[in-house]
Amino acid sequence: MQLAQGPRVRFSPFYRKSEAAGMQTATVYNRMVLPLATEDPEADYEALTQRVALWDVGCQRQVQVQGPDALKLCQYISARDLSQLKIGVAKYAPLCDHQGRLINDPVALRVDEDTIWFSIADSDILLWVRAISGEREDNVEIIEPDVSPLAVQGPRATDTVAAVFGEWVRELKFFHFKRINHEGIPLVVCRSGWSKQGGFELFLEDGNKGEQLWDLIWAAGEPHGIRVGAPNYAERIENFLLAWGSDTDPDSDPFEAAIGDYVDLGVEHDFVGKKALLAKREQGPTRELKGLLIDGEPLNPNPQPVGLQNPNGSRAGETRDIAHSPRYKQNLGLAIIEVPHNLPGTKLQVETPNGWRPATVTDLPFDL
Ligand code: THG
Repeated sequence: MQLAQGPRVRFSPFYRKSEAAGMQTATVYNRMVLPLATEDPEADYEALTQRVALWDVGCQRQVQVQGPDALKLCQYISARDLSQLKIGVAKYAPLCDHQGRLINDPVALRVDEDTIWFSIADSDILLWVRAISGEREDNVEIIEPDVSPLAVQGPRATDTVAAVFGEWVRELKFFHFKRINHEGIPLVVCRSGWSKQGGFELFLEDGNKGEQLWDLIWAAGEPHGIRVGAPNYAERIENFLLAWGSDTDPDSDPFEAAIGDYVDLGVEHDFVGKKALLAKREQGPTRELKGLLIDGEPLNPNPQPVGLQNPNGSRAGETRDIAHSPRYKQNLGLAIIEVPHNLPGTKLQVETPNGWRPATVTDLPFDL
């Protein structure tokens, strides 16, 4: 079967360029096509870690909250303290429901005094924020604006982006951003991105200018060996960046998902899930997202979750994403592991198409 295309599945302003440059497999994210890999995933990884890669991540949609109550509402919705959110500095901001379940893990950007974007992962936050603000009768307008991120990632990303926008981008700190207009293209240039190779996200504010922006970056990147790419399974597992919905299930909380460091429970103000999160922290987790080192031959990436058991055959949890790591030359996995099997060094077994394989539990991020 092939996945059908129709009006419900959207295409980003960079889709045609990234397909023409060689993207071959894709998934759907926020009801938009997210390209994933070319025919040569090893070359994808190499360009990202050695040179520079250009990713169509237009599916990282923005939920824009605008109006006099924007900051107040965003503070109430986020489990991270956003009271000090400054124009020009982004923050990773987990969102929870009233029971403390993690419902998304966006990046929050205050683009001007009264305007905040949540740059969301793959769940319907537009509905959620509209519902919460409707109940509160906040003075805000909430829309999904015409804003599509394009990511430039890798050790040569700075040289590439500086060649287009100027030397000032070299001074931009991690998670800092600037809103500019470049040759008639409105965009936000932010030092961020879903890899640990360094780089930028260019939040294009006019979908009609997507191919123009792509071509500018591509031309500037050519001397640096630019290649089309996408959020990379192996690299993001090696360096552990959370993929909401892949590494979490509908009941995961931020502590279980290993992003508890981004939850601020000491704040004065109330926020959605605060009470439940305080209780959860008190009780301690019953399961946790952990790393796995899996023995044997390279495993195929992006499998469906499979069972985990301890050597006497009792259930210990379930795997999430798995990839063979080019850097560590072994199979790495992420798994939701039930207490007490979650302790680093615990020996478990993973189900594979050809039988159970030994695996060892590790902390996240991996420390190999
Ligand atoms: N960029 C933007 N939007 C996004 C993502 C992104 N939306 C979907 C998804 N990714 C959201 N998830 C994450 C997960 C991790 C990070 C960003 C978004 C991230 N974390 C850094 C880290 O863990 O080192 C820094 C966190 C911090 O210090 O605040 O970058 O990638 N626009």
